[in-house]
Amino acid sequence: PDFPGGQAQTLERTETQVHQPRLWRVLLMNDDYTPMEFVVMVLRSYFRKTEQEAELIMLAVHHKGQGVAGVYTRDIAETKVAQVTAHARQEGHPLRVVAEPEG
Ligand code: TYC
Repeated sequence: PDFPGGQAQTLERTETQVHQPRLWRVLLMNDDYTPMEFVVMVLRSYFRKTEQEAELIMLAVHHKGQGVAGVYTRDIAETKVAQVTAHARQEGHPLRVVAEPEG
């Protein structure tokens, strides 16, 4: 023992590999029924876009079929998908939101 009645102490050092977490894109999909104003509201409220950014993204989705609302770690991306989908359904809109891994 190192001291009376004590246990010998072992100090161990382990090297730990750290990695950047994989990022996930949250995509908005176009449809024929969800109002443009609802999509703009979603982009502002859930994805912290300005009115101008939200309008541009919404119109890009409207014309191209889909677009990136935001990029997050997996948990945050999945939470955004669940929250926005629930909100849209509650309002009776068919808006589809999905998360996909980046890279
Ligand atoms: N196409 C819809 C309309 O004309 C608007 C819209 C935009 C819907 C983006 C969904 O992700 C979407 N009302």
